[in-house]
Amino acid sequence: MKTIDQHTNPKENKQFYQATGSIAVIDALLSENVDTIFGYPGGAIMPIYDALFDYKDKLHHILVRHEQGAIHAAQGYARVSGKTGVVFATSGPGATNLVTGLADAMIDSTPVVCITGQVFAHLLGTDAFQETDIVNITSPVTKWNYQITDANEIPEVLAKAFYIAKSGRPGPVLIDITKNAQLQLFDYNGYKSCIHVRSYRAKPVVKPEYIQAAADLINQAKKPLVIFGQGVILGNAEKEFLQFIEKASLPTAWTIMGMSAIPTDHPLGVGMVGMHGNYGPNYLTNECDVLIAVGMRFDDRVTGRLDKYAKQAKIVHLDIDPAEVDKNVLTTVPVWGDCKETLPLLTALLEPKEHKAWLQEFQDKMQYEEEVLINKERFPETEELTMSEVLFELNELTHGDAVMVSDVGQHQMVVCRYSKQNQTRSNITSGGLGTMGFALPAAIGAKFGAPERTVVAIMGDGSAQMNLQELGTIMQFQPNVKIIILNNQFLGMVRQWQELFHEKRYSFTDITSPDFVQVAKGYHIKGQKVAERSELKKALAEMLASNESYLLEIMVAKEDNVFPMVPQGKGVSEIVLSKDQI
Ligand SMILES: Cc1ncc(C[n+]2csc(CCOP(=O)(O)OP(=O)(O)O)c2C)c(N)n1
Repeated sequence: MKTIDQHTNPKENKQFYQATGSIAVIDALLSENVDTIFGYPGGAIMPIYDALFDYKDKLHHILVRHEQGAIHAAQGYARVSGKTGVVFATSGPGATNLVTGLADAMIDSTPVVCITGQVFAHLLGTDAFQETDIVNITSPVTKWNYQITDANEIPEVLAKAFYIAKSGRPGPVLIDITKNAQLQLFDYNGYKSCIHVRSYRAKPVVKPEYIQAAADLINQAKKPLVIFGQGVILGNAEKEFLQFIEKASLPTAWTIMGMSAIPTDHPLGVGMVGMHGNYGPNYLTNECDVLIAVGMRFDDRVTGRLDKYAKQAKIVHLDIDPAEVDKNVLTTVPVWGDCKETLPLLTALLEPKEHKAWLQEFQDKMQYEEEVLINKERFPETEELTMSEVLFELNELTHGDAVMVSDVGQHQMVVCRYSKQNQTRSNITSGGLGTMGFALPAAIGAKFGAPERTVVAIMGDGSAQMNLQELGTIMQFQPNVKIIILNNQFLGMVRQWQELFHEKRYSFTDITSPDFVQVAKGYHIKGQKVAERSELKKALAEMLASNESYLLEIMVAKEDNVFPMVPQGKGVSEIVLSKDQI
């Protein structure tokens, strides 16, 4: 296989030069400033891997242990860095192993470009070895997908892929390339990045009259409440958002996906909304007079029962995706557009306000939550360790500067409720799909995306066993990832529901685990196990001080529950703080 440099150089004043499809793929990645690829080779993508061999120094390829690990790693990379994650996988099982990650990236708006190998074009439709119709399989879980059977299409299609993945509301794109197209020599006249696609409008047109109408509503509001989602982070609009909330002293709550766009201890921050969010913002959603939603999509975990959600409020919804506006909650004023553009326009029209009494209501509710719940979580009287106290100890040691990558379950809710986060892009979790097995590979990707930051993966004993093989990736590529397994010997979140809503019938939620420290040892990763309160702080400090990856297994109470909770089918103001209130 020849390399780009061995071919006639495009800069030599020639209109085109001969290249293989695979070389064109590599050139596209280099032109898009890709530095890291997460992938796994196989027969149908071998020509691309062969081309990659000559570019190992420019394109850092991380060989994961499972394609699901590749896409979650690419998601973690994208979420911390703001860049597009790139994945390589082979046809058939390689490609189908990406499906969960694609669905996850789709619902959490994560820019990822997956390149899959496909069987030779002449074999398509013959049930050839490792043939699968990945384009049809992934249609509902990709922002765009496409199959290339002729190398001539590669430059333009890949340029479109990168543009579509990153622009507007980001999402995953999958490009399937048949083996003949990878091998095909064609007249290549260089890579041109894409800035426009016919029939695709990345951003809606901003309507000044709606900005004015939104400002009027906010200016008149006595009890405004802002709820923001990941749109603020995806739009790189953290600064503009702070200026917006600070100008009119707007009480501001975040969704799980928005968390960290403002520091978690910001004076206007009133906490997290959602099923296990804070008491005040959930409860007072049903008392605000104007609800300003910024870059969030009114997910059912946030709204609870819709016919009991903010019925008294006028709704202003800022979103880049017009399909989100009026989807779940009817809007009084829609503000379509990129919030990086719309927020400053809106801020300019706001009257400075203080909203002291209204902010005090949130503080009172927070104080109540502290008294009846959080203080007990902070200083537990139980003999067994609790998940929450681990988070409080960790905050002390990280000072809120770490990237927290959580898996799915009770521990995830505890991380999002209690971790202190000072910097944006610090809360990496599977919000929309709730994919167990996300955290370990996502943390690996996050470390490659933000090498200067401390990255802590927090998993339950169930979640940890879903992609545990990625310890092999850590062993080989040595990202310095801190791994905490909060082991309650249960699939805790499901057990909690069984306890609360299924008369404690624990149907297949008790789960046994290997000795995680021994498993880590097998991968040459240091670690220790902790079960005593007296050992916790020291163990966490040792983990953080280690200059390599480290696994800490922490034995926690078996049957602890996460509260507050908006029980399923209830409205947000029916949030409960303990099991007796259900
Ligand atoms: C892939 C996948 N399968 C099943 C579930 C359903 N589920 C949600 S939380 C949970 C339990 C998670 O257990 P564990 O990782 O031990 O965390 P804990 O709740 O105990 O903190 C399960 C099974 C899921 N979210 N994802």
